[in-house]
Amino acid sequence: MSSADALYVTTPIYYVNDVPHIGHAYTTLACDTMARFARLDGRRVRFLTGTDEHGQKVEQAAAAKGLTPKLFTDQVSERFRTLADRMALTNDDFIRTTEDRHKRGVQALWRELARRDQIYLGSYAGWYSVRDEAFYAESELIDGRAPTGAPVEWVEEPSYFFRLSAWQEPLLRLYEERPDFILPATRRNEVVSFVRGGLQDLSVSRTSFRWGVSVPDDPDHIVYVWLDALTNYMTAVGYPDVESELFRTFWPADLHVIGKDILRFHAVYWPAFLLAAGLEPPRRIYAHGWWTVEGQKISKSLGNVIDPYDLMETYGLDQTRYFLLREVPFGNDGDFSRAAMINRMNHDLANDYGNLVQRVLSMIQRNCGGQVPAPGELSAEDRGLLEASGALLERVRAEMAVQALSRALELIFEVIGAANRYVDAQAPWALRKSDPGRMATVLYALAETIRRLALLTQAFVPDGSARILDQLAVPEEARTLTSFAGEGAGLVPGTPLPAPSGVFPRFVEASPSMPIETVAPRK
Ligand code: ME8
Repeated sequence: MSSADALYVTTPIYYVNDVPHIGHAYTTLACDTMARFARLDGRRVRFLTGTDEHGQKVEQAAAAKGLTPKLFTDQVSERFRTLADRMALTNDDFIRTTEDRHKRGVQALWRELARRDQIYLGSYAGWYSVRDEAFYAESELIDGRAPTGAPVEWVEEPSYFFRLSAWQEPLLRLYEERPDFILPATRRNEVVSFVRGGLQDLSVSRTSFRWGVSVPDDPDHIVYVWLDALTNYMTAVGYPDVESELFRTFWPADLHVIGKDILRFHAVYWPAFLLAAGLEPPRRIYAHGWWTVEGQKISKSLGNVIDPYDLMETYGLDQTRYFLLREVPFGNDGDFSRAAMINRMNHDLANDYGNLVQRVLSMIQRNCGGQVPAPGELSAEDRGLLEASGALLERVRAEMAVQALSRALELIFEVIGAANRYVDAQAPWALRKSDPGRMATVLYALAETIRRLALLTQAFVPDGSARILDQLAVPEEARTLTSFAGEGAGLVPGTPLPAPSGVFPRFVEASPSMPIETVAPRK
């Protein structure tokens, strides 16, 4: 049983048949934010990402490039790893399914399932989609294709089967007893009705290609790539060594974050494999929504694949993080457009948050001798603002506990809005001559509010938040959420502050494209 204060959060491991795009970056950024928040909140965190390197799809992609699967996977996996570095992700580990530690774990799980009579040899005759790496029943096909639109091929070969049909009732019980096992609730309902419809035994080995983990004692068979891939979540914390410190601290995983495309594998097959092997299933599967770009499906053939490097280059890392996490409620589908991106970063980050910080810190610099001002007696308005910012931690924590990332940001930005309105209403610049004591109180309430806001935004926009905390001279050790409130928390009047500098710049188009109607027709 994993420890109570631990958080083990995972991304899907990405196929290396393709280069990383905004969809992959999204899942990983969301997990990074959850991991950062939990670390700041004093929890022991393990955040895992990695690459899924076996299977027919990858084998075919390597062949198309004229490379061996090994060389090909080494190259593409490296791109995912470099992206993780470039995005300053805080993953504690990066697993590749071609590593020995993983292959050993997959074979151990297989042996355990076989020992418990959960696997038997038969033969498979049916439809298979290489793109989805999934088997489909005839009744699921739509116009001769998989329900996902992927092409299917007829496969007939000897195969081992997992007794999935025996796990229908235990799975339904699991969903019943743990209503938050699958989030959001709409996804849970989909899974429940799928499982209620009955489960067929699942083909878990293939003989028609070689790129994968061999079945123990029967090397003609390669372990089905999903059984192989899902096991990464355990092999990365030491499985089969279930007595290891890492495994005992972090298994069962608290949270597998995935896109809705791979829900069935995670919410049906994975817990069934684990229950069948006598292991604990994860605590939660969170399936987020699907991104399109300017209203269209992301696809190489449409040429609209957004490269996360370009986004970060053009708009900045914090800005990319903020847009993706704020634009759509986590769980819903979203659309990426340049206009929406620029609007979010300019409106929320530059105008609301950045401007608040800039106004307040420059007034303090100019009018309070560059030191944290000393507050006098608090008015009802001052208390109102401080109470609103003080209440944020609990409220944000509650949203984070259910992965409501955009809702958490919304709450934070409500207080940013309230603080901007408070500045306008209190007009501290007008108090400079008439009532400097009152001005100091107002600026103190604002600076303290900004400190709390920046502590909370660290998980979402880490660079900008760190710069705000630098400008408030908050020491490194006081940047956790345990320093949010209580004894000794809060800005200390008289602390010297460095000269302020802008935090979230506005995005200005380098060469604004001319609106079509203003382009003069050619003569
Ligand atoms: O499925 N919108 O890997 P994969 C949102 N290897 N998220 C998207 C997205 C989009 N348009 N496109 C991709 C696999 N994603 C398996 C997983 S896990 C044991 C094995 C994200 O490379 C989203 O998280 O096809 C989705 O589930 C994942 O990338 C699929 O990545």
